[in-house]
Amino acid sequence: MSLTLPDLGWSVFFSGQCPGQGAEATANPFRIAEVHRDRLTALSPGGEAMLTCGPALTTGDIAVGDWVLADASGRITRRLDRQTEIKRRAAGTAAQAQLIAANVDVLFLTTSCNADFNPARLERYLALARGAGAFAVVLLTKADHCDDPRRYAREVERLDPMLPAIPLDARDPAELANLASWVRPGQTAALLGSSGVGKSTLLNGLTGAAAATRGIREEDAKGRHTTTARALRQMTNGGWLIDTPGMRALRLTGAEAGIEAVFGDIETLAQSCRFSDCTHGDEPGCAVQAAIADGTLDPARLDRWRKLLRENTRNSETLAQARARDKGFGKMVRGVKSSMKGRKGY
Ligand SMILES: Nc1nc2c(ncn2[C@@H]2O[C@H](COP(=O)(O)OP(=O)(O)O)[C@@H](O)[C@H]2O)c(=O)[nH]1
Ligand SMILES: [Mg+2]
Repeated sequence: MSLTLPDLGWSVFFSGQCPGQGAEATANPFRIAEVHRDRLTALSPGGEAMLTCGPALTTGDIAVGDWVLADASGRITRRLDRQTEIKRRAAGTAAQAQLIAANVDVLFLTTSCNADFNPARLERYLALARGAGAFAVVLLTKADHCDDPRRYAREVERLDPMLPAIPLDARDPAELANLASWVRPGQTAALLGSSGVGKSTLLNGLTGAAAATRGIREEDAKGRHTTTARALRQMTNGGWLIDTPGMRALRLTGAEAGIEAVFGDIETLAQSCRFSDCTHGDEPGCAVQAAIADGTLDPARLDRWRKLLRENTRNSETLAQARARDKGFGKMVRGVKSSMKGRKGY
């Protein structure tokens, strides 16, 4: 079965970037399905193709889900602007953003109706979704093992009344058929969630294939062999699912806008504080503390907001900034220690 460009997710957003004139008239659009160190696999109405990067690009500039233009020899001439970008802080010490996926329309924030359920983690996922401009849907798996799955749905509603939360048994084909309707044909979704919550089960059920576990042997950056699976996969209803290992361990970076969107209630309250630089500690006229006092704001939510902001700041700072901060922190500790000296009990 051959696919049309709209089947693959092509839209006016992308066609508008290709006026079809000049040198690019000979270049064709492809959707990136897998990114390897030295080559890419891509899908187009002509079928699957192996692409290489032209002189102006490296595979590091391209993510699963990207649209590119390539010439007749399979060389990429241009990467098209993205509708959404899913990024995280790269592993290691250098605070670098790592692009995980591009042009994701729907993010399934996946957790289970058990001890995995954690509002702080959901808020982190949600900040990422909102920051990327992707539509978020919370999946509450293992509802079949839970006496009151609606309780978890209500907790999600407390985080954001507009956020859909769907309790389900990820192994049930009928429930998956309903779930698939959140991703229209040609749209692209991705699953985000801790290990064991049912992502592979969902992926296999939604794509009707066991390919998630049927890996491809691949060499990673350190030359080790790892098993990777096809990253862009078609759902049985014509949608697309992106599955890359990068979706699993997420450290926020550059997510200010996302955090602001998720914690809009606190950000709005903060505008009514007497002091514009209020830290919502014990300042007089603090609207945030007033909301906690009258029971309209959960103090745990304020803590989670602060924590996420701190995490985002740390992950977004450069290596030089991190070093300066550590130095400053060491200085502060030494200062506190010396000021404690001589006090009773120290
Ligand atoms: N009862 C039940 N088991 C599930 C559900 N979702 C996943 N599982 C099981 O939980 C285990 C982990 O699922 P898996 O898809 O591998 O999780 P992943 O690590 O997120 O990919 C497997 O044994 C699944 O069969 C569910 O909704 N209900
Ligand atoms: Mg899995």
